[in-house]
Amino acid sequence: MTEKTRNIEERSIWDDAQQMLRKAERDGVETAWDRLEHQTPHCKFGESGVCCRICTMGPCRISKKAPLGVCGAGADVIVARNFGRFLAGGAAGHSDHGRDCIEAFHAVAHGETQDYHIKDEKKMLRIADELGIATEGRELLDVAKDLADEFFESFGSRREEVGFIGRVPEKQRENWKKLGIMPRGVDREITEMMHRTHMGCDNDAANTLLQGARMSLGDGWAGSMIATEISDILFGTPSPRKAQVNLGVLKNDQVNILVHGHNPIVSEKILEAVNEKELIELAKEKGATGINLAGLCCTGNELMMRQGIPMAGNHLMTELAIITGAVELIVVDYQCIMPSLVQVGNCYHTKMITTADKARFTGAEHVKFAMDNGMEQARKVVRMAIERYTMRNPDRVEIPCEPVDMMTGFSTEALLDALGGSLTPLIDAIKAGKIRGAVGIVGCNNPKYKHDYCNVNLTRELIKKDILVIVTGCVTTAAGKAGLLVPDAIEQAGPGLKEICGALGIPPVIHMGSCVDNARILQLAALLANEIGVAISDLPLAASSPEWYSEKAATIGTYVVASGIYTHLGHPPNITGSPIITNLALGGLDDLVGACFCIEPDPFKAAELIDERIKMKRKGLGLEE
Ligand code: SF4
Ligand code: MSK
Repeated sequence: MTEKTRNIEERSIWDDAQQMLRKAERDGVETAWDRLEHQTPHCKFGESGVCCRICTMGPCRISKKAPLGVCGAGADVIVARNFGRFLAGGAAGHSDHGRDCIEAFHAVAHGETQDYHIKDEKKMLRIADELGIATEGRELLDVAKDLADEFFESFGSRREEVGFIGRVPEKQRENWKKLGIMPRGVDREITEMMHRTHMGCDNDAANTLLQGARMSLGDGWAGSMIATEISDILFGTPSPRKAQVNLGVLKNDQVNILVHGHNPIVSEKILEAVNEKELIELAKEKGATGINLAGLCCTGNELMMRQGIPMAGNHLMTELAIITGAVELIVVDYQCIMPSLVQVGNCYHTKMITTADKARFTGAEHVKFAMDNGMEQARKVVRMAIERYTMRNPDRVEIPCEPVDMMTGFSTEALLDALGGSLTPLIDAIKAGKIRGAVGIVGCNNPKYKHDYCNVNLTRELIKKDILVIVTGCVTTAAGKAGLLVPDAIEQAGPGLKEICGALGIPPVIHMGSCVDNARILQLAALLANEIGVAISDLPLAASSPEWYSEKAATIGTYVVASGIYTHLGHPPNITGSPIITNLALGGLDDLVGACFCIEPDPFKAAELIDERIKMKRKGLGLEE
């Protein structure tokens, strides 16, 4: 965790990161690590969640001397309200992304765009069937219109359950109803959380936390799940493919464009544009040998999963990618984009382009992407990148390493295909103890940690213990750079996992996508539970977000726990000022939903904690170790 003035070797485990941090020092560029040092030590009231700014009788902060705010709220209520609003931010982020996907799909269904199309018709019809929409003998676009409306309904306030609730094992659905945490509508639960946390509403900390669980379940089983399913329908369901990762994917002699954010709606069009002959010719006229597109963070994950586009880096690599001096343009949609990228870009020749009205950055150029102009805008942006190439100063370019190979593209469908079409081989391997369990390692980077140290070491430790690891989000880049996302990585796995993955030709660490794609992990867990005839909470599963930072990561953790999966976090959210919320999160929830959080900054100790939990769950199912 945070130390004062860490040297470069202590900031990141990666050579490419360290080399760029040295270049940043030489070039006089400030990074997140420097700014963290300016911000530490952090405010203890904020860190423990006991500072309230909900009304103007305050702000109030709770201490021994002043245990109640002006209105009489104590630490438990204040922490619960702050955490409830923190989770609401995460649920809103994912789910608004999901809504944008529905709007794109709606435009396709109604013939309002020539730029987007239905790519996976089979998947669309399968989901329509699943959600009770008639498909027999109907025009594809008529089915699509009804499906778009059905998806919109999951955001509304007139239902008792969101549409995909049928995927949840029955035992759990009943439990959610009993507890009053069945998500009714994505927007409804977020709005209700904002209402409850207004001054003078929900003044029972545990009750507020339960609404946090309901709202987060709405994100996982609706907002995020819809985002994933529509992205597959519009851009193709991912299948296994090769890709490459780290800053070495940037090219010295090509126009480099980075796409960053989360939603593939913009980046898929940019990908089409960079492959257009006329634009490649233009790049050559300007002296480049071609145009190179690479991803960052979750937009990178989306493009890599479906198209094999290389990944330049995760959250803490975004500034460092620009510091190579080799990036002409960074094109962003939304979420997890550091405002500092504009200033870092200004230190070089890198231009930042924003594309969504809801995510504009002062100093960046805005090129608005809409349903009816996606391709035209993509071409415009690529032309801007080509122009920018002429401004590159070769003396300031330093691309630090060779790229590392990785395998990607494991949608739930692709994983089932790899298993021969059914979950039976996986269930047999779990029963035989060859695969002792599975853990989803998800989420971010946080400069409070040595970059990717926990992400990589936890992954390595778990596969040694014959635990299959699934990665999404920024952990993917960490696992990929560590050489864990290739079939050869079975050499680092325990004997059982090595045997099974070796026979299937898959890596012991499976990449399932971006942060919204954690919905794929939920779906897979539900399929397994339904197949065995148990609840998700009975399975030998766990989740972890070792280096998390964002509201979205907290919401993911909460819907994963509420869905019955034990979840490790490297550090707690800002809740430690409330004994009620802390005790519920770290234990009490187990009695209610069959899972809880655990906190452990050391990845080796975290692996032991997760292993213990998996042993316990195996024992509960009567499985031998
Ligand atoms: Fe203070 Fe209560 Fe207002 Fe919060 S809601 S700022 S604790 S008076
Ligand atoms: S981008 S939420 S840093 S995973 Fe999805 Fe990465 Fe975490 Fe953002």
